[in-house]
Amino acid sequence: MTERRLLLATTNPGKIREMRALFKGLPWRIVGLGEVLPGLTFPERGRTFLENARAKSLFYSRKWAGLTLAEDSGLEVEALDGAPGVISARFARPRPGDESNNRKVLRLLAGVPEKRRKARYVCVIVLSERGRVIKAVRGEVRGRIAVEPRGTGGFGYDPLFYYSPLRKTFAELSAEAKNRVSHRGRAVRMMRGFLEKKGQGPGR
Ligand code: ITT
Repeated sequence: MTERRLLLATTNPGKIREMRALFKGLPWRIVGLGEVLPGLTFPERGRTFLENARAKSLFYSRKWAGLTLAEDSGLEVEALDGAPGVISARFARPRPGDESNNRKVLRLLAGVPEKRRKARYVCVIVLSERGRVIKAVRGEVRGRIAVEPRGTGGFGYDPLFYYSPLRKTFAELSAEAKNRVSHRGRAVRMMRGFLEKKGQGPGR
């Protein structure tokens, strides 16, 4: 029987790590872009997480014969009118990176009091096959932007994302604790249920 493989179309190592853990146990081997389509990049131009995740998923699913999952995610800060939003990965121009992106958020929020530092993470995941969307899901988690970075776990804006039910930033949580409550964890659990049913069908 041929092994079933599912393409996780992301170049972000933080996402790959979290999604591999969240999809564990499914009857597919999860492969990354580097393994099966190295060097192929997709330029994100959409105005919403859904537009980007959909376009990314369809793009890669046309180059790959099996199931393709792509996700678009980011941080929305209320006092910044939803920025950085879909440009979360590239916020601090001209040198975006986790640290410079975080510094820019802190600079823009300097002097803003705690109750006006509300933020949320959003994650949209789209599953496609051969140029056709099969399912899209969206997960969110609410928090607020801390006044200084705390913790070393996770990636991206996690040292700034304070989650009050646990009284910690996401970077202070274990990988398991973050996945239990995060936008990505919530979205993946919805997608998992669907894939589990699909996985009981005939192999490809
Ligand atoms: P791919 O497009 O290859 O998947 P990317 O990092 O460019 O990778 P996005 O355009 O979806 O992906 O950008 C997501 C950014 O949002 C990410 O780089 C972080 O800055 C931020 N982000 C999303 N989820 C996060 C999380 O769980 N923790 C911290 N930051 C997160």
